[in-house]
Amino acid sequence: MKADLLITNIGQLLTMEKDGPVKGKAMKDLPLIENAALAGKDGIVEWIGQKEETSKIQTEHEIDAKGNLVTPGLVEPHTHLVFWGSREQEMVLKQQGVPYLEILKQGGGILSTVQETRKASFEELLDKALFHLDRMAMHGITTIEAKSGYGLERETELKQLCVIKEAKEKHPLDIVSTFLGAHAIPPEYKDNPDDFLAEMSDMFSEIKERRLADFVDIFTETGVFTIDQSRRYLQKAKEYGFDVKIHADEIDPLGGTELAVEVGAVSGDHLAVASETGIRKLANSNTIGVILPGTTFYLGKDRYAPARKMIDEGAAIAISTDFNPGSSVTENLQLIMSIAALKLKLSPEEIWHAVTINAAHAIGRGHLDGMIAVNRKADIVIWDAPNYQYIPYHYGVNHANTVIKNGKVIYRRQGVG
Ligand code: IZC
Ligand code: ZN
Repeated sequence: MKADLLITNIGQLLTMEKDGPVKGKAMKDLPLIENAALAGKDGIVEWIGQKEETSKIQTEHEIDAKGNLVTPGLVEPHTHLVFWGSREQEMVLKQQGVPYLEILKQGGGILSTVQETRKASFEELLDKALFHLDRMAMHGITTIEAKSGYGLERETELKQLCVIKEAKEKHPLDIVSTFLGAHAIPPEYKDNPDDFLAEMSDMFSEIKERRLADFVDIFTETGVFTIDQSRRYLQKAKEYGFDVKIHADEIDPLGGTELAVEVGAVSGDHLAVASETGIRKLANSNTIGVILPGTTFYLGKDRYAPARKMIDEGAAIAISTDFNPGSSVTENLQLIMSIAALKLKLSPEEIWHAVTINAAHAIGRGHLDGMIAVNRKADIVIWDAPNYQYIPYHYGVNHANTVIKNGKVIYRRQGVG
């Protein structure tokens, strides 16, 4: 067999090859092959076997995994990738105990990023997005979801969505696009949020026709959008053929988790303060809980999402960085895997489901991403780690050694000097 990719001497190969999304107790069963090897051609995995069997493979592109861990490329299911500026000045306010929603109410937070993003050019936003995408790729991520939401007006929301579309063309990572025009109430609509939502939903048909987004999302939160407003807005989005997502129960428990299930959202995201009823409904639904524990950490809160309970009751869970300039400023999903272990009390087996197969399903790409299998895309990471438990354990640094996207090496760790 001729191959243009051969990875030999794999200590542990996590294939994640199983039907998904993976719910509840099934998140403990990790499909793993010891002492493995794999081969691919033209970007597709063609053979998976034991490391002793590679003599039948002819190739000039052999990579020795040196007995280390090999997994599918990580899937990052929730980012606010496209924005201008930064909000380091808010750190002092946070230290003084000013809550995130109070900063927003005073015109800061999301709204300060909106001001900057409105002023930025398409090229500036694109360059910055590509920079953050590179950093994600260097950390082992091969597919991401990216949201708009820092325009809150037609022109800038379209500018952001077009940046995402252009980034898809220019960057090796796969990107799923989400329209988050309903991310905050802009000052010009302070007293009539329904009119603002009408302006945003008036964009649905154009966004659909121009294929600028796969999902529609809304921030359901105190001082932002109510449950009723969110329900109406998302139902309208579904009428235009969009799948939907919700920023639900991030800070105040409004019943966003229940709403995510009610409207059949592909994912309910955050769920930090989900109610008992919400957890039960989520567990009995096809909605995936996308948990963002880095945000809880970064906002300095103690109450982490009840992800342990969600899985114990039978829900499917994914985890994400929530990469954004305000509430979670990191591209490093490996760090979030550590926080998930320490604060959400998830096991390493559950965590690997949450960053591969379940994350892929949470962005409608379960048929494409999140597993290593014959006839699937070769999106693969070789780690500087002896086993899968090691990544959440050794925290805060980058363990990615080699990142392969569509069969091509896009990142290789360089030594010093
Ligand atoms: O810019 O603060 N929660 N949206 C909802 C965010 C956090 C992003 C931000
Ligand atoms: Zn978010």
